[in-house]
Order: sequence, then structure tokens, then C-alpha cells
Amino acid sequence: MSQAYVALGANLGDLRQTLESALADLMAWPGIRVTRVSSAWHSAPVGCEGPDYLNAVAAINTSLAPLALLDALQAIEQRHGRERPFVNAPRTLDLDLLLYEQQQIHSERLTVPHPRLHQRAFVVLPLLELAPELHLPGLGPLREHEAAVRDQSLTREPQALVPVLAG
Ligand code: PH2
Ligand code: MG
Ligand code: MG
Repeated sequence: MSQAYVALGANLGDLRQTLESALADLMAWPGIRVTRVSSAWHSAPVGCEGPDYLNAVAAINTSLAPLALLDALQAIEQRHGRERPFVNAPRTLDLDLLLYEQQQIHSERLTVPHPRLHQRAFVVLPLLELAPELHLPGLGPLREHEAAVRDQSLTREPQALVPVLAG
């Protein structure tokens, strides 16, 4: 089993319901075990325009290799009506593979650690909730990146995400 971290984001539709249903899909996926889920965080869009996001991070254990895990994440995005009309377009669901063990991966389909993860408060803060001691391969301790993202607008939701299957 390998430990990995997955970012969840949505800014179209019923944001909470989408993240809760995506978590249920992750939990039900063969070869994926969700071990912890961060708080849900409201965030202004970073690097793009559009509605505010709801973001979270899940810690998983998985028997899937990185590209098989990416296939699973993209299949779950598709189930939630993900379309890609242009880069950073508003989306019903975005699932990003942030970290896979301490691996550094640079392939055509996949870059791990996620290239912008340390610059984004909506990833750094939920990840710190789950793993304050985390080391980012090539980037050093996670907590050393907190100061650089502190000015980004982010609000923690008091109500935890509850995984439920939609429909
Ligand atoms: N995702 C992006 C671009 N910008 N901004 C916020 N707040 N949350 C996101 O999940 C997000 C973003 C590209 O995937
Ligand atoms: Mg993304
Ligand atoms: Mg993505």
C-alpha cells in the first residue's frame, strides 16, 4: 500500500454535495482506502476567474500505481460531469493527485508533487490539517510554505464533509 494525497475542488453546482459524493466514490473505488479528510475550505479562485471554490484534501492508502490512480480520479471527475472547455475553466469537480509517497514523477500525463501545490493556500492549509510534519519532495517541509500563502483568502467551514453517494 502506498500513501497519497488527493485535492478536491469544485466551483460549479452544489459544491458540498459534489465533494461529499466524490469522497464516497473514492471510498468505494477498488484499491483506494480514504484514511482522513480535511475540513472543507471556501476559497476565492486563484489564477482564474469565476465563482468561489470549495476545496478539501483527502489522505488515502492505495494499491494503485500513480497512473492507475490518476485514471481513477479522472473517471470520478467524469461521473460528476467534468468538462474541459479551456484551461482552469470553472468545474463541477477537480481531483488532483498532490503527492504519492515521496515520489517525484515527471511524465506526460502526471507531475507529482503537483507543480503548484505549495503556492496555493487551498491546498497547503488543508494538507497541514492532515499532516503537519509532511515533507514535500524537492520543496522541503510543508509548514515552511504556510507564510507565503497566508494572504490568500480562505475560510474554513465548521461543518465536516460527510461522504454520501449522490442520487
Ligand atoms: N483550482 C484551479 C485554479 N484555481 N482556485 C481555487 N480557489 N481552488 C481551486 O481548486 C482552484 C483554483 C485549477 O485546478
Ligand atoms: Mg486543479
Ligand atoms: Mg485537475
